[in-house]
Amino acid sequence: MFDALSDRLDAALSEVRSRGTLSEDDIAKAMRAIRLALLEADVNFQVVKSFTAAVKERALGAEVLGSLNPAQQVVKVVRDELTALMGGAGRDLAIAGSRPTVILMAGLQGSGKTTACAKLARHLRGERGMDVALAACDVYRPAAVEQLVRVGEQAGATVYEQGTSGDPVEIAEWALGRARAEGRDALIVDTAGRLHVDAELMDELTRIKKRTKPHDVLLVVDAMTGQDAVNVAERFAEATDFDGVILSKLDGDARGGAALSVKAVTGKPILFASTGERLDAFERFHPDRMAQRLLGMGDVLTLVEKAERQVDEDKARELEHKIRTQSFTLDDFLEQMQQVRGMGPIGSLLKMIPGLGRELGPLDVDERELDRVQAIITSMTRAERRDPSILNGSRRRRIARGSGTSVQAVNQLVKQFGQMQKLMRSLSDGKLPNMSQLVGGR
Ligand SMILES: Nc1nc2c(ncn2[C@@H]2O[C@H](COP(=O)(O)OP(=O)(O)O)[C@@H](O)[C@H]2O)c(=O)[nH]1
Ligand SMILES: [Mg+2]
Repeated sequence: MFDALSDRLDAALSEVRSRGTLSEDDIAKAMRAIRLALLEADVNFQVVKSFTAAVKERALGAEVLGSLNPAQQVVKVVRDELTALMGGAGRDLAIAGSRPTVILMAGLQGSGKTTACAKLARHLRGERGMDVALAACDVYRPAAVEQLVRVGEQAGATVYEQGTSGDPVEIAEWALGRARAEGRDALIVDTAGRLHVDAELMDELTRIKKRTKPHDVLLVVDAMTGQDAVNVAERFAEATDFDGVILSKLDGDARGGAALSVKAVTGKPILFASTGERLDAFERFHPDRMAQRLLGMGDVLTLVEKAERQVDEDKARELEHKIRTQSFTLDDFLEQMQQVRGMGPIGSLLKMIPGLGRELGPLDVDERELDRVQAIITSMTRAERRDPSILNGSRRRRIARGSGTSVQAVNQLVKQFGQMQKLMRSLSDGKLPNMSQLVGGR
């Protein structure tokens, strides 16, 4: 899926990738190529515009990541932004605490609702061992009920149907009653579609919603229809509330890129991707994995991930080594503190050091206190920082004056540091937790 777009993006970035350094011009050129690739894939124009603006801004001010060269940084930025565009962390179904979980399927005629009902049933059964029932509420076409019965059977789901004579709202309510009575884990309600979003369709959907109180209303959107898919989703969003999107027919590709704008335009997450007529052609939609696949550059992206981890691990290992060898000095203390401050407001510097936070309890070092600590340490000579034991009375008075603090404050810091070293010593006697896990927690 998305082969064409993937190829174009790959081409757009391949030039950038082969460079060691990048000028502003190089980045602008790559951005133009990315923009074209997205537009060609039918991604919504506004979405493309803000996407490329975001990428460009971040690429120009690229955060330097250890072992990545500027070109690789750009790839990383594109990946991150693509992930965000498609929904970031992704979202799962809202599985109810009490049975049954009710899922309502909505969408235009031919979008793939009935197929998606069976696919989802199969998925829930296989992945979660759920006992799933389907409700046949598309009563307008005789073939629709038969179709649901057929695919439902294939999926190992029970199908509740009353042929084509009943009222869809009544059938939905009746099916829910049965699902409850029979203790089913989930009920998926198949509904009728229209060729266009119209008032009648919305009204019926709203009434079924009211009666069955679904935990998730999923809109099935045909990715093959390009921009129309997004327009449909937008109009559904205006007319009725839904919770998430199933993208169908992603195997059709070509203009499938439109689907990438669904989240940006409607604000609704894509939960599943349907990629063929067979029931097993169905998967959870993971924005991060999709971005990866779209960029089709596993090698570089793996490198990006490794570099991200490496930075944290390097620091953690160094700190760990210092603690083990008891060579943690006031300079390291200062560096740690600055690093932690760079990460934003914090409660306590010492909590950074595994084991210490717990042993010392809440310290609540506030930002002002950190300023003071920093002033004191930077007022020390190098020798003093390395070995605070040489700090006699006159040195302490000098430091207090130099840092604009008091002798008490200097004393307190020296004492705290001494306690910290003592703790570190005991920690390094085998009680030291794995620092890379704690510091590099990604
Ligand atoms: N290629 C492809 N065809 C699909 C997919 N999902 C559904 N279809 C086909 O699209 C047509 C309409 O699907 P259906 O589930 O009946 O749509 P409904 O009218 O919304 O219920 C059927 O021929 C399905 O086999 C998909 O992911 N890929
Ligand atoms: Mg149908």
